[in-house]
Order: sequence, then structure tokens, then C-alpha cells
Amino acid sequence: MEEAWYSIRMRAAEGGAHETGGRHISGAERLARREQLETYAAELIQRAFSHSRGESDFVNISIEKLPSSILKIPPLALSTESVQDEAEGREKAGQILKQIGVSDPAIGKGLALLQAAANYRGAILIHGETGERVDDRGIRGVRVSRMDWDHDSYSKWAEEHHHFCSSRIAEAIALASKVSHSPFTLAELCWSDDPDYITGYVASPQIGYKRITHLKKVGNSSGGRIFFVNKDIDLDSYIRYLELEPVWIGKK
Ligand code: PML
Repeated sequence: MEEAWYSIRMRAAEGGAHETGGRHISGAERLARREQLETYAAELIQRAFSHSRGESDFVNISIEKLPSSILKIPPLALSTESVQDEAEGREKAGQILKQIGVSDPAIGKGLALLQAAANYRGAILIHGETGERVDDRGIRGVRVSRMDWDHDSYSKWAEEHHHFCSSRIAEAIALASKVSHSPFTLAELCWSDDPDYITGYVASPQIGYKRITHLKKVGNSSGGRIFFVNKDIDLDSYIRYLELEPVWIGKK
């Protein structure tokens, strides 16, 4: 019998649980074999208590067994745009999004939402043409889940991209690759809500994972993810894919 895969997830908040108004501090996820679960749980607990956004007093770890067949998709190609400051970075992000086909009002809305966002656990979904928000998840947003790098593919990728080997970048590429794989995604815009981390990215199937070195100033806790969606979107199936479909990132 084939060995089972599990999804192990962590979310941490300060001031109580997220569902009772706690402030989101950290979240992460791995796909694991049964024998890896204890190790990953320990790593995730350590992450929950060592985030510069604050001191977690609520940590939830959940484990779920996954279906046996898991989709495998390639990682988006990585590139970096070096900019001098946040203003140039946001201008650049806008230009790239426009080139992908996101409208000016949608770009303006996306940038304004991320600038103001400090407590979203998941992504905000925006119509790439009208700029209207299309999900109804409020402050929770849509949390992309159940993706991880295939171990061998990551080792190979890491050899070729040794300047970019951090768990933050690996996780961001895994998430962006899963999001871009959906036919309903036009583009993603992201910068971290970690006040010490100012590099963000724009991602899409056409342009890959394009890092932009400054998208905010140090000390600023605003950030999160915007998914610009196309006009053909089937919202239920899109959210089901993002939240529930297990995906490996790596060479087929
Ligand atoms: C996050 O950590 O919340 C998002 C990370 C975004 C950019 C990672 C990178 O490519 O440097």
C-alpha cells in the first residue's frame, strides 16, 4: 500500500485566536509523510514564536491526511527587479501588472488595499478589470494551502539559485506557482507584513515570479497578497482549488 501524505499547518496570533479577534502573527504549511510530522510540528511551533510581527499567544497546528494522487506543477521562473525605494518599487509593480493586463483601477485598488492591510490571514481577490473585491472573506481572506516543494526538485532548484535559498522565498514561490497555475489567476501582488522584510513580488504565468527589492519601508507592518482574477472566474471552484487541492512544486 502506498504511504500516505499529510498536510500540516500552523497559524499563530496575538491577543487570542484569529476567530476571536486576535492579530495574525504567522502561518505556514508543509506536506509530510507520517514520520516527518513531529519534526515539522516542532519547526512550525518555533516559527510561531519567533516572528518579528509580535509575540504569539495562540498557536493552532492542524494535520490532515491527503488524497493519494497529488498534482505536480513546475515552479515559476524567478527574476529580480532592483529598485531604489518603495515609490520606485510600487511604480514598477504597477507597470508590470499593467503589462500583464490588469487595469489601472484594479492596480490602484490592489496597492491601496495592501498598503492598509495588516491583519489578513489570507489573500484578497480582486477583479483584474473592475478592481472590485470578489471574495466575501473579510479580514480572513483566502488562505492558499496544501502546497510544498518536492524535496529533490527543491535541492536541484536551490543549487541553481543559491542566492535565493531561504524558507521565505521557497514558500513564496510554491504559493505563487500554485496560484498562477489556475486559469482564473491573472496576476498576484505580494509584499510581506513582516516589518523587517521589504522585498515583494508580482507573479503571473507570463512573467513568472518577479521579485521587486523594495515595496515598502522597514518598520511598516502592512502587507499581504492580492490575487487579480480574470473575468471568467468561477469563484467557488477557484477558492476550492486554492484552499484544498494538494500540489507539489517541482519537475514532473
Ligand atoms: C512573505 O514572507 O510574507 C512574503 C514574501 C515575499 C517575498 C519573498 C522574496 O522573494 O524575497
